[in-house]
Amino acid sequence: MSYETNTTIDAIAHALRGARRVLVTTHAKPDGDALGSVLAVIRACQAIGVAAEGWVVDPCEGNLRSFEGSTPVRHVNPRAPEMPAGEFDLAVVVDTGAWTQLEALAPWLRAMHAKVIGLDHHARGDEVAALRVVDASCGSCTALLARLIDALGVDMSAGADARGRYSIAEALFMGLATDTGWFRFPNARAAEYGLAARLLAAGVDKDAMFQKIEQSSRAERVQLQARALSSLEFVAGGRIAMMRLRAADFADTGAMLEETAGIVNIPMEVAPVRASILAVDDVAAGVIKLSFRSKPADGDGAFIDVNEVAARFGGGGHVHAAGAKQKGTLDEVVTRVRDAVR
Ligand SMILES: [Mn+2]
Repeated sequence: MSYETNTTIDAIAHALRGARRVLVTTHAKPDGDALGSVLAVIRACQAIGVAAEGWVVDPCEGNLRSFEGSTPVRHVNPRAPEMPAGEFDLAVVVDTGAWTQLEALAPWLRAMHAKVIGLDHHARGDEVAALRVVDASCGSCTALLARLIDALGVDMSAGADARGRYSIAEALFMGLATDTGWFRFPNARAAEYGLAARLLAAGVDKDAMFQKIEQSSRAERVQLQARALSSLEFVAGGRIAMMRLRAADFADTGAMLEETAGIVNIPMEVAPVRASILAVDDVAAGVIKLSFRSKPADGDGAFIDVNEVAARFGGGGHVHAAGAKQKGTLDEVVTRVRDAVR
């Protein structure tokens, strides 16, 4: 069966209303959209009187975690995953539908299959959820979830504390802003700007969020960026930028693996560059992590579909942002990728 919608948002809203206890999960190493999606669904369930808890497979950046507030999210160690205990009426999987991204909870999810609901905006996925709504036209998973919140009849400002923090709107905005590169990427279209306006009107403090998420780096992270940039090479006549980060780059700078986020975008500042690739030696996982980004169509309507490129390496994602994992040494993988994109 292909990865496409097989139910409606209204049917999912109905199922949630009928549940007593719901588990919400997302892809391992959650980004802003993944964690924002988990938080939004939990808060929406709470607003309709349904118990819900998040199960999130770490690592997860602390600046994102600071948006959890008192929303119940359990952070699972990927190396020693525990399984949810007790009865759950439903499991909701957000921002992914791929088994490769759900490995830690896969046995539990497989056993729950008939009661698993998927809400995703990725083009590719597996038969994880029996019922799913997939809309790749949404700039973030939280943009899709906004429709679910509306179908539930829940106020976007629900869950906010006295200072307006920790609302459904804040969780939705976190996913929307981060997945669209703060509304700069091509997936930020009229609908995304429209939703952003609505969420800001519901009380989201975008300046505080920007500072918390984008301007709270450690110096080690910026030093890691310098290492990545010093590895920069241009291939395919300057149309593709490639960078690599070796194990020594992490050891020397003291930066952590999750601090590579966003580095792949830096070479896109160069005019002729149409796509950028970052290869990272993930020593702990024993794989080379590949990140792909591309610019939207230029004057000639040409663009590089990095979802296709990543698929050639067993990965996937979106047309302009994708990822993959490869076995081998860093240099071997970089050579493989360079040969493929030439
Ligand atoms: Mn997403």
